[in-house]
Amino acid sequence: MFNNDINNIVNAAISGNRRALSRIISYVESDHAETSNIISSIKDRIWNAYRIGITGPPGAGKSTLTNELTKLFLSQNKKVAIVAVDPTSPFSGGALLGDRIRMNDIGTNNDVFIRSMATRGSLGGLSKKTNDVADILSAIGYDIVIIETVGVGQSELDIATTADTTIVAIVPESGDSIQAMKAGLMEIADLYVINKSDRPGAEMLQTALSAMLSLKNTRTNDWHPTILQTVATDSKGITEMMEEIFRHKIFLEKDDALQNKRARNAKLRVKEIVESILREDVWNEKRTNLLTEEISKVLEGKLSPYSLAFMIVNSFNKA
Ligand SMILES: Nc1nc2c(ncn2[C@@H]2O[C@H](COP(=O)(O)OP(=O)(O)O)[C@@H](O)[C@H]2O)c(=O)[nH]1
Ligand SMILES: [Mg+2]
Repeated sequence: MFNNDINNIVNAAISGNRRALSRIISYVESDHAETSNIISSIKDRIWNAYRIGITGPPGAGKSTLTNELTKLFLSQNKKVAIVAVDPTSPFSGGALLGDRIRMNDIGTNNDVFIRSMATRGSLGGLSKKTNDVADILSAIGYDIVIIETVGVGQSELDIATTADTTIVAIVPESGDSIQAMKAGLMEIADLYVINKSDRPGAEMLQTALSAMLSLKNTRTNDWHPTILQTVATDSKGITEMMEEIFRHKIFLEKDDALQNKRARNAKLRVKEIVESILREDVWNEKRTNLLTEEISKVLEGKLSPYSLAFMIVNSFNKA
C-alpha cells in the first residue's frame, strides 16, 4: 500500500467516515505491515484524547458503567470511543455480542464509536494493539477514549500503560478476596468503584479497602485514590464517578504530572516495539539454521546451551 492510500483512509476517517475508521483499526489489529506508517501519519494527534481505563473481574459491571459514563460525557458534547478488550473471548475483530447489545442505546449515536478486540488465543501483542487503536481513536477526533479490559492475568496491568486515569471496578462479593487483591492492581488504580452496591457488603468492602489504602506509603502530594459506590444499572453514583475522573485529570494536568505519566508509558511502549522488532529480526534463516545445526552438540555435551546462545548472538552482531 502506498502512503497516499493510508493518508486517504485516515483523512476519510477524520472527516467522519466510520467504515474508513473500522478499516484502519482492522489493519493494526491484524498486525498489518502498514501499522507503523498509519501511526506515523497521525503522530501529531495521538495525544489529543483523554484515556480512561476500566478494569476488574468479569461481570463486575464494567460495560454497564462504561455505558452510563458515556451517556454523561455525551451530554457534555464530548465524543467518546470505547475499546472493549477481552482476552478471554474467542472472537476477533467484530463486536462482542453481549457488550454490543447492552451498549445499544449509545451504540447508534454518531458521537460514539465502539470496538471490541479479542485475541486469537494469545495475549501477546494485545497491549501493543490496544495502544495503536487508542492512538487512532484519539487522532480521529474522539475527546475521550475508554478502554475496558477484563481483569485476568497481565491485561489488567497493561491497561495502566495506556490510560491516563485507571478505574478498578469491584463488587461487594470481592470482599473476601480483597486481602488477596494483587499488589499490582493496587498500584494502578486511580479510582476504585464498588459497583453493584445495591447488594450487601458494599460498606464493609469500602471500609476494608480504605483501611488497606491507608497502609500504602504515599507522599502528601501524591494522588490518593478515591473509593466510590455505584449501582450502574440504576445510574447511581455515575455523576460522582465522572467528577472523580475530572478531578484526577485536573490533578494530573497540574505540574506536568500528565506529561510525566505519558512519558513513562510511552517509554514502555517504545521498548516493547523495539523488542518486537529485534525478536522478529533475530530469528532469520541464518540464525535458525545455526540453531538447528548446532543443537546436537548441546545434546552430546560438547557445547553448553549458553555457548550456543552466545554463538547465535555474535552472529547477530556481525550481521
Ligand atoms: N445488581 C446489579 N447488577 C448490575 C449492576 N451493574 C451491572 N449489573 C449487571 O451485571 C451483569 C454484568 O454486567 P457487565 O456490565 O456486562 O459486566 P462486565 O463483564 O464487567 O462488563 C449484567 O447483567 C448487568 O446488568 C449493578 O450495579 N447492580
Ligand atoms: Mg464487559
